Amino acid sequence: MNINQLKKEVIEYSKTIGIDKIGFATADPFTELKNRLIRQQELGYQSGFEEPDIEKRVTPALLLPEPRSIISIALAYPSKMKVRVEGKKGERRGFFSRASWGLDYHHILRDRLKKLEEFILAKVPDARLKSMVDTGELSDRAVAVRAGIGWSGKNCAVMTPEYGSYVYLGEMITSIPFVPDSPMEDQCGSCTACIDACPTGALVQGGQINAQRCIAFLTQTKAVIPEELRDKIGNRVYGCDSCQTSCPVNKGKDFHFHEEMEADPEIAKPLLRPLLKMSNREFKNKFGLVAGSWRGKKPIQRNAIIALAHFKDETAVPDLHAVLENETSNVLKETAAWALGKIGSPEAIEALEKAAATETDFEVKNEIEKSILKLKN
Ligand code: B12
Ligand code: SF4
Ligand code: SF4
Repeated sequence: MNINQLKKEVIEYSKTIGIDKIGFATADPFTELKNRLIRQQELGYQSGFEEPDIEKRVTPALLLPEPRSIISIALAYPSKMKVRVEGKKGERRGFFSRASWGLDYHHILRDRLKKLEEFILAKVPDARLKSMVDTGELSDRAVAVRAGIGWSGKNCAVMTPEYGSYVYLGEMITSIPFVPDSPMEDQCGSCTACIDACPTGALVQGGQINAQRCIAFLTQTKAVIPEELRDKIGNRVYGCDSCQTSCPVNKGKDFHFHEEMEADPEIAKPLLRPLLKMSNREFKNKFGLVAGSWRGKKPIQRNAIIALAHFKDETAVPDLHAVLENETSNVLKETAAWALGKIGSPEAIEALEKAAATETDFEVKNEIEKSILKLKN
């Protein structure tokens, strides 16, 4: 088999199955990334969602014996919704970030990689292949940068000239010695728009994130969100796009190549109050297929409470009171107590006082009393 011919055929085939960009990289160890990962770990800047074994993250040979190349793929996703929400005045909505619009991208990219694997195996039956998307050991971005898919932006994202940073990434380690493509020149120049736009200062410098301060991370945690960061979350119920929407390279980039990626506005911009009353089954039925539901219902409900506080939505006071009265999760109760304090209406104070009289958990009671005290001073 002529490897150059095979590479051409793989590229041609990829275009027919909905892969928007493809690149080829060596399977050499990622030595620069290794130092980077160690440094991030030392600084406490990691999210904890990454594969914990750094050696595995940077050594493709630990994942597939005798690897000879890595194929990187990118699929462009929309940045604007085709259908607008039909909102009534006063109804408050949350916002799922763009990476959670439509069907969970893991399914879509795995489907494309599976098709690509089948194509390659039909041509090279003894090829060894291993594909991954997001949850695999490798850094999808580091692979994409090496394969010339895009450059590494100061917002940390892989920036493609064609689609901006609105691309999902995945890769396939192979035993085939494909000729690698060349990495791309950094095109950020002196721009710092993403760093300036980040609400929490999570981008500590160009290309370096403190994930612990990143809203995309915070919205996916299960614990109480640190108070100083709650105010910065706004109405984001999952993820954050500010370092992408602020980027001049992304201006006007809005691609609708994949039907499955189209957002249902009632899911991507859900009404906040109904979220608080949702049963597990209702949550699964409505949100189960989007990427943003992977941590379950409670983190989204906690974020919805924060969003209601952001809007100072007085109509939500009975719902927040109900959380304090009936909820089993102390995370939700503490957040609701804080939210009532933010809303601060006479009904909110009344709800807090009622809850203070009956609450037995120390942390929740403390949060209720803190809110009452703030309102009375
Ligand atoms: C953990 C994780 C997170 C964490 C941490 C993010 C981070 N920046 O590290 C949190 C929860 C915060 C997060 C958020 C988001 N994520 Co995320 N996440 C991941 C995951 C699982 C691992 C990332 C990782 O290892 N980070 C560690 C850092 C150190 O490495 P890296 O960013 O992968 O690689 C770069 C750096 O190492 C850098 N680098 C290497 N050496 C050096 C040296 C110097 C000096 C410098 C400056 C840089 C540098 O170059 C590499 C290439 O850019 C990947 C999937 C995967 N398996 O890779 C998705 C992934 C990175 N996430 C993705 C997305 C879409 C997002 C969000 C946009 C989602 C959202 N809208 O909320 C945000 C963006 C936040 C941001 N600005 O990065 C996409 C990125 C697509 C793209 N175009 O870049 C990925 C690739 C998932 C996918 N398969 O599509 N994510
Ligand atoms: S995703 Fe949001 S919080 Fe995280 S680095 Fe980007 S702008 Fe900052
Ligand atoms: S906003 Fe500017 S610095 Fe940040 S990624 Fe985009 S071009 Fe680069």
